[in-house]
Amino acid sequence: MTVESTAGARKAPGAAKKAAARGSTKTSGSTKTRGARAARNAPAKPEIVQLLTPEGKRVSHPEYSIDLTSDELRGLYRDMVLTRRFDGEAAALQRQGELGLWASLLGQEAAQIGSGRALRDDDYVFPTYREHGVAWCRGVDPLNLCGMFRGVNHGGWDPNQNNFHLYTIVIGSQTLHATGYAMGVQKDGADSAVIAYFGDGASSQGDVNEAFTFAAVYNAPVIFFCQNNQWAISEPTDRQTRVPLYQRAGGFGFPGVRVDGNDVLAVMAVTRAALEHVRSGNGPMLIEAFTYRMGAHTTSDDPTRYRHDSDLAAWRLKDPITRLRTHLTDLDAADQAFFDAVEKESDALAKRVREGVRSMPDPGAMEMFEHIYADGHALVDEERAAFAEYQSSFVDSEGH
Ligand SMILES: Cc1ncc(C[n+]2csc(CCOP(=O)(O)OP(=O)(O)O)c2C)c(N)n1
Ligand SMILES: [Mg+2]
Repeated sequence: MTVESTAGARKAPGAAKKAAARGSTKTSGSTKTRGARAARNAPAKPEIVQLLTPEGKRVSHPEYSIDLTSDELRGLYRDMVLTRRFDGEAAALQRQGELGLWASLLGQEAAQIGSGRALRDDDYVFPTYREHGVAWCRGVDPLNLCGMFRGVNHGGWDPNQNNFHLYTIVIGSQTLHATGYAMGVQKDGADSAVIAYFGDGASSQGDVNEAFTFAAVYNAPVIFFCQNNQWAISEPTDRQTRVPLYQRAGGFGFPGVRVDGNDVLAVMAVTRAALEHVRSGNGPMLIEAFTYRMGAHTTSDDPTRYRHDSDLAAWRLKDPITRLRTHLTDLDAADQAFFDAVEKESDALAKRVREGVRSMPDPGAMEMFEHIYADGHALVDEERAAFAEYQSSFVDSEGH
């Protein structure tokens, strides 16, 4: 939608009121002209890429296809089940006072595993705070994610170990970091890709729109992966945009595509194609994974105050894990023994996470001064010394 049409739409009621006050019924432009203008500016009907229906039936798409072995399909199922189990365990640990906060990915497993498993090791990921499934695909230990939410480490992991940047809470800012990184990759002459995850709410941030502009004009090899989970805390998507989000890309001069975010096969197919696109020097791409946040925004939120249970019930029928399980069964690619084994493995993972979190040591108070500047900084030295002195004021005469 253009600025002109938005302004026109907003002005109309006020203009009519003023005209009525003047005792005139004349308004600017005929109904026919206004109708034609509205039609010209209306967003195109949204299209969505799907390879597995909500009932788990395999369908084809004219542009996107995928051919996975039974082994690969089972792998995606395992990833989604283990991620969901870890996520549930972390949420429970928060409720037990073991974590300060948790942002659940419940319902978004296919969007994250489908895209995460499409990446190469040398690609670089810039996540928000909810990408536990992508972290899993990159090989980041779930305990590191928990350490961050427990507040016992300053960030949680070494980003360069798995090419998975630290979680970013400042909404949308990681899209700029990703774009800058992608511009660097381009200057190095490498064919690695960069992917930035963000949410529907983040799409309204200036940072995201600036990142789109920079990435477009510099032809940066970056995928903007928007998980449209329908909510930004308690704000619905229709408070963020008048057009389907993927169509925003067109205005910046690069392609956008909407994929069924609860269909792991479609997400993988679309992400693979987008990776190919950005690696080949064609500039950025926007993927909108259309999904739903089944849980609360975080453990500090109560979604019953702003959304209807009926929405949840409708989305439950589109569950990404059930969908793939049906497909695996239809193909005869997995039997009960396989599903039981994954269940058992997820129990073991939950136990490891539970025990690991409970036994995490508290960091030394002085550790907060580490890892700030690579080569140190006079101001940090000063603050460290002042804090050390303050700490020592608590030591009693016996040295405790
Ligand atoms: C710059 C900034 N503004 C506001 C916030 C507070 N905040 C945290 S999460 C959030 C909503 C984000 O929604 P969305 O981008 O859709 O991501 P989702 O949480 O749904 O995955 C807001 C406004 C913040 N962290 N950073
Ligand atoms: Mg959202």
